[in-house]
Amino acid sequence: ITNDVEYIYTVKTFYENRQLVKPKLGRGGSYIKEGGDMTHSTCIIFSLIEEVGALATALKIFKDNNVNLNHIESRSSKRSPNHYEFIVECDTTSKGLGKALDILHKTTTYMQVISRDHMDNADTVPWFPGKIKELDRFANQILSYGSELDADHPGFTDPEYRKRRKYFADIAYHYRHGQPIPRVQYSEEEIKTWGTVFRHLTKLYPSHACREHNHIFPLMVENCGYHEDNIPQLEDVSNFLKDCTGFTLRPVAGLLSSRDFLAGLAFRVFHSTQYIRHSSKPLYTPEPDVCHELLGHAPLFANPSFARFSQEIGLASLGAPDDYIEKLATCYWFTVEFGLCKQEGEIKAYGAGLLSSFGELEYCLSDKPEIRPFDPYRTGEQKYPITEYQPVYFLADSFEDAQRKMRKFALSIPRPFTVRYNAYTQSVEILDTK
Ligand code: HBI
Ligand code: FE
Repeated sequence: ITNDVEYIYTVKTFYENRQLVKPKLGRGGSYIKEGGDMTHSTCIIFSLIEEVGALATALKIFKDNNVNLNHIESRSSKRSPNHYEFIVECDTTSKGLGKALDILHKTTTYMQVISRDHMDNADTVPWFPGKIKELDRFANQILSYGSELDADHPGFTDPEYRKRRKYFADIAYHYRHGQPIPRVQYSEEEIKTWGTVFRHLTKLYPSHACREHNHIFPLMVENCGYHEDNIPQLEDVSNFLKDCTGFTLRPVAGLLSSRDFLAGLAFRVFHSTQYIRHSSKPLYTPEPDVCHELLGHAPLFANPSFARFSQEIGLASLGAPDDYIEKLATCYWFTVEFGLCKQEGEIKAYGAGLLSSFGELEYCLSDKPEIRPFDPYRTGEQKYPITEYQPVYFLADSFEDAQRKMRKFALSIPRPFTVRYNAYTQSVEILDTK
């Protein structure tokens, strides 16, 4: 392939020739099918430094993994001089495709999956909210409503507790974007539970929590009513976060699907529970509660770098195929929930699941668990238990570094568009330029 093919096609015209139009979005949660062609091909673009044999090396990766190529084109790169760009259409039905793309991504200077046609859902994009107000649609898409407890839940046989949970679930269910979050009068028993959790955790924070958490925590004591005798109001915490980074809290009636939950982050909205765990087991909860949200999550959302990182995961998730939502949810798990980071030669915790668990916060910094570097490609594949301490944690160099890695990973998600957040209008812009 020589330079004289330079260049009839830009990526865009390449696609115009293939009649790709603006992504058609399904309605809430559903998928729309479009006619499209039925060639089941995955289109990628990658660039290589101009040197003899570079392309042959890249093509060998496809050959070694038994991936059939339907089409290939080249041009010299406008992105960087001395680089060549290749547009390659691979047969999506080739079994080795995933592995080939993994290897290719490590070999190339730039790589992006432009589109992926599936046998079953050619040219479809799952619906996602375009405006912050559209998060209201999630309110009635709850996987398990807050008052339905499993048989092994500590509050299962306590009718008072279940009534209380219903009360909180109803607040969230009726909440709409733009309203203040209703203030709640917590009972003495609830405040006592909070106090126990608060006392235990605040003992460990100076030595175990990351610098950002320790920096912000006193500000929340000062501004949001964080105190062992007081459960802060979501509304006050939300307003504080809004001042710091534009993040806001939104009450949620139960567990959301990963897709919906991650979509909130794209708008810097964090779906937060408002109830507290059962008083019989103050240091245990099988699900997120107000201690987890306010002690674990909230402080870090006040940090600009962490806020950007979290939003990056959210933006990557919009319109992504189900298998990529799974990978992003796993990355979320090993960062926002259970992340460790390097600070002044020491390892510290920044994940909310750690910062809200007295036992696991000590355990995660002991010599028992395994620690691996954060890399979305690998981290996104890691299996994990949800009811025990994690056997493996992932270590980030910094939130900035983690964000860069997430952004790079997002380019490997097959979507026929890119997204950009418009903070003025609190909406997502869809760029059709790939
Ligand atoms: N839903 N309400 C709520 N709270 C969460 O923390 C939450 C969720 N759904 C999914 C989820 N967390 C994560 O485990 C990932 O799947 C994103
Ligand atoms: Fe959480």
